[in-house]
Amino acid sequence: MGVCPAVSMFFRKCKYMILLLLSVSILAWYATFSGETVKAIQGTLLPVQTLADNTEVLSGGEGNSWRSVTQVFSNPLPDTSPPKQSCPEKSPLLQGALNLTFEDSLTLKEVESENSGVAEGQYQPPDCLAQQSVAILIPHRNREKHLLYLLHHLHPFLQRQQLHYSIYVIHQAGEVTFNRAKLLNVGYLEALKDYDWDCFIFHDVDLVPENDYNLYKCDQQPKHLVVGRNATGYKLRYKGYFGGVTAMTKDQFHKVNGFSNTYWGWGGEDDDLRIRVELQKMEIIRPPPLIARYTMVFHKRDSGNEINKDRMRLLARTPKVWRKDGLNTCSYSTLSVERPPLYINVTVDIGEPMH
Ligand code: UD2
Ligand code: MN
Repeated sequence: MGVCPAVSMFFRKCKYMILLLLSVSILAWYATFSGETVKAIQGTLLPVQTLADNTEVLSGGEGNSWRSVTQVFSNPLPDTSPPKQSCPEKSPLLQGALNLTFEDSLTLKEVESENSGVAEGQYQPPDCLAQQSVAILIPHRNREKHLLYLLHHLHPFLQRQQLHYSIYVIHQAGEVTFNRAKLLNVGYLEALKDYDWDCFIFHDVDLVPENDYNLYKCDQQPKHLVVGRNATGYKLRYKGYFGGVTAMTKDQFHKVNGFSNTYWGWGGEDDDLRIRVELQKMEIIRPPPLIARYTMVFHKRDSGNEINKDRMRLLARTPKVWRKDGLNTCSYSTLSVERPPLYINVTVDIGEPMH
């Protein structure tokens, strides 16, 4: 055996090693002489960092260029759309005092086509995250025309305030005496089955807000939104008046055990809620009188909602009984929950007064 066979043996055994060494040197050569390519990559990366630091650009339409640049490097990306920004503290869409109309010829179809962004009574601002999620609760029976006027004005009003909201109409079934307060308790309990709302607005069907600076948002304290109405010369009816339209957070309302269930017929239930609020050492706040103005659509006293002669006696016992009369004792049976385009219609049997 000579030297030659030994060398050829060496090459055969080490051919893989040699191949590897060759590839490494090609890569090293490439890395040294392709400086231009590296610079080009860095050039594309740079705008990504700049954009990420500049939230204004990211939130605007320019966000797309940020997306297309990153897609070059990581493919495929899941959802790369930039997260929605919070809606501003003050909506840019507000108009102030409004010119309200109450056309006799108005139809539900018209109101529906004016509010195509609303689905099953619910709306979200399209381009920002609402500051609060608000359930509007409207007690109702036999006031279809008032409901139509209210929907007509309230939907655009709430949309200009950039709120995430749903409108619930709580409809009392049957002919027995009306009970506004109990219907509102039902509305609160039923709405919470759909979504964990931050804020609840308890809203008469016949009151239309005149100024969209009157924000349908909740505050640190319970808020009374009706300082004045057309019918009463836009004056507060009396100190402590808490009727018409009020706003309470989920926790504030829970803390007072909601409304009393025992006020059948007209009157007293709003004063009862004020007593509950005061017992919890909360303080009722109101927007400025020039803003908290409403038009009440004219109506007579409804049949089935006669004046409640027992209301003074009931009010006197509120401090003693509020813990055992309210959300925790509100028994009812839901007959139906319908979801037409503009509101959620909860029809409910709330029983009748005990004699
Ligand atoms: C006042 C209060 C109201 C309530 C009531 C006494 C204002 C602006 N409003 O309203 O909040 O405290 O006195 O209970 O001060 N409803 C029906 N169908 C009926 C009866 C009543 O849908 O058959 C509903 C409807 O939402 C109406 C609300 O209950 O707006 C209050 O009843 P009202 O309008 O007859 O009482 P009003 O205007 O004196
Ligand atoms: Mn009324």
